[in-house]
Amino acid sequence: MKIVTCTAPVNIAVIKYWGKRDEKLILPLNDSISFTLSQDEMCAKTTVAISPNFSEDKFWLNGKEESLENPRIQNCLKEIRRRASKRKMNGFDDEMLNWHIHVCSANNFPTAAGLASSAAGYACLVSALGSVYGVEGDLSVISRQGSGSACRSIYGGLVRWYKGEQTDGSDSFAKTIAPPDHWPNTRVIICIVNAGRKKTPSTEGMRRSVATSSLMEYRVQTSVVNRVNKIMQAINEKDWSMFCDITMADSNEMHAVCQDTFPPCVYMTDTSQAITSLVYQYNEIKMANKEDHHKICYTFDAGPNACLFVPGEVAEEVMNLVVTAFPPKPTQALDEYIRGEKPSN
Ligand code: 2P0
Repeated sequence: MKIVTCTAPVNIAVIKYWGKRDEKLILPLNDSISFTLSQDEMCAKTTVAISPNFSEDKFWLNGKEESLENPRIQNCLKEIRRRASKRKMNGFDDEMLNWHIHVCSANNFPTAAGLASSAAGYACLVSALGSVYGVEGDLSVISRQGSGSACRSIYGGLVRWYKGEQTDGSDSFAKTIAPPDHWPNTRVIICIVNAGRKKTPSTEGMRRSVATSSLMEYRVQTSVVNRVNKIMQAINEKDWSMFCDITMADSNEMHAVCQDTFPPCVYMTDTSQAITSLVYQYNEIKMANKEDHHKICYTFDAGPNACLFVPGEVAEEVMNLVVTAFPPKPTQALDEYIRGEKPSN
């Protein structure tokens, strides 16, 4: 029996991946750029075991048994096994390719709430499979075939996923463009507006945007290309203020494309919009005080939850502001107490 456990962190895109040029190979229409969070924060943990004694393949996700027959998982598994059989390294025995597999995966944050759970999940699965089958080298191309954004979670720091030009996807991979300590003091504040599953899954939302949004065409051909160049410059020059502005602009454009989709994909709520207003207001005051380095920015994935990037010096101040502006809802018990009802336990 061979058994391996891996963890993989969530990544948060600052230039969004929204739209594919190839659905099967999961090839994007544009380059995207993300921050990979540190391992000990939001992450997926996966254990993969192969054994001649297993009588069937099995898969558990967050404690619930699911089917391993999912085509995306099968694509990753097939590709890992193909590479393993070609390399036959690290004492790998061909017989092991025929053993059944057990996979157990869990996230320490809400699944499918627009918090990049599939990114961490597939990056983790592919890393664990890679270790079990002794596959080395770049795994981003394989994890991309599980979930596009997963290729970015293979690497740490600031990561760019190159869309690539080839039809076989061989040049659509991810690469670190700046190490994790590039902006060492950066903190990420995740504001959970709603932890439930999103109404339109990203894959379906993207498909619909590509088919119906004319703004999407402009994004892919012009605006996102310019923004990628500009944010690369901001990263290279460590221009935090410019980085923040571009991050917010790209989030805004992705959600504008979603609104321009028919029927529209509406991910942000009134609370999400109110968070953006708070960020603008905060930045205006910081700018007036000539504290450009204390600028903060937001970005929203395919859900209502905000990710705020903030300099460490102001992280506590921003947290206090958010909690003051959006006090957590009273718990059921407190609610009942205030209304003078008997607690329901
Ligand atoms: C991103 N998102 O760049 C963007 C921003 C959501 C909004 O990547 O179809 O789950 O599995 O490739 O990777 C979510 O898309 O979609 C995503 P598939 P995925 O992070």
